Amino acid sequence: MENFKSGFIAIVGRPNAGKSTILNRLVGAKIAITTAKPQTTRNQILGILNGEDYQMVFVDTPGVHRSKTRLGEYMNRAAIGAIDSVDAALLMADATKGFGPAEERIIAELQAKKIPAVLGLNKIDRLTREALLPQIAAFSEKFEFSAIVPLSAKTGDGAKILLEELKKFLIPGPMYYPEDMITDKTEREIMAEFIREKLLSYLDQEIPHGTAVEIMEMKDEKKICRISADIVCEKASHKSIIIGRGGAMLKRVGTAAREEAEAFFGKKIYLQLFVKVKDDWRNSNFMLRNLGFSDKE
Ligand SMILES: Nc1nc2c(ncn2[C@@H]2O[C@H](COP(=O)(O)OP(=O)(O)OP(=O)(O)O)[C@@H](O)[C@H]2O)c(=O)[nH]1
Ligand SMILES: [Mg+2]
Repeated sequence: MENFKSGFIAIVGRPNAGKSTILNRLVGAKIAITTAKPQTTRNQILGILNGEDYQMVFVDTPGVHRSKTRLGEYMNRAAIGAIDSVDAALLMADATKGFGPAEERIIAELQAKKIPAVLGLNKIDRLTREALLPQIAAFSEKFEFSAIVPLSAKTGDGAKILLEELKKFLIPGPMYYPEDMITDKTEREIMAEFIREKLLSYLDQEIPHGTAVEIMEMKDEKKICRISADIVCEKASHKSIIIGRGGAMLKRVGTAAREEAEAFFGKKIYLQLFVKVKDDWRNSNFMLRNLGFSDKE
């Protein structure tokens, strides 16, 4: 098509800033899980938005944080590394928190790679106007953003303005992905993430951060899809908490994940969950590779 434009835009920021929430809103589907806990996203996730005469490819990334495990290091690389391969970036910042070390590190990277960026000052639904203005001033001192857009990824306030600003980054180019594709994640990967979202939502503190989900079987039958998944955790004591008294916790996780998946896939689902212990898997290269956390060479 003549005048067709496209581009890759990385969504970066500290954990919990609202990166995945804005990705879902921009794409118009829940392709990335979101929770109140930091470090929800562990891997890059592509989200594709098709307009009449453009295609915008977003790269959602893990929050940039101080890592204590090999998994954490991998996540930081996935976030900072995304900046290498895009045309522009959307820096999502939590306006209730302000500027910090994560933002500083990201901005240094944007500067080094000469990547233009829009700042999304998020969560304005929790802020007064008076509190917002000094934030805008503080951020604009640190980097020459193409635009600063106060918004609420949660309510959608400001999202249209953000999209208009992001469109300015697009350049004449091809349609990189087919029109009906909204993400690069497979159904198995999306399903595993739905389960992990519920673990993060219902379990406390370090336990869910030490879990991973592996889909062992996903079989599409006429009326139903049969899925069985392993929940990997780090300790026997964690396993019993994940299962819960009389299996109550596992049931709660399973029911919520199943409902989420049925809405997404538009199909009845039969879901079976198993809990396995793998000592310190977050520091095991072998386990990380097995679970799909490996750097592409
Ligand atoms: N009040 C309010 N909450 C928001 C807004 N945007 C996101 N949140 C909440 O903030 C939390 C984190 O959102 P996510 O989208 O998972 O954040 P993230 O940046 O992807 O986090 P990581 O994947 O951990 O790096 C969730 O509980 C969201 O519901 C917003 O505009 N307003
Ligand atoms: Mg996220």
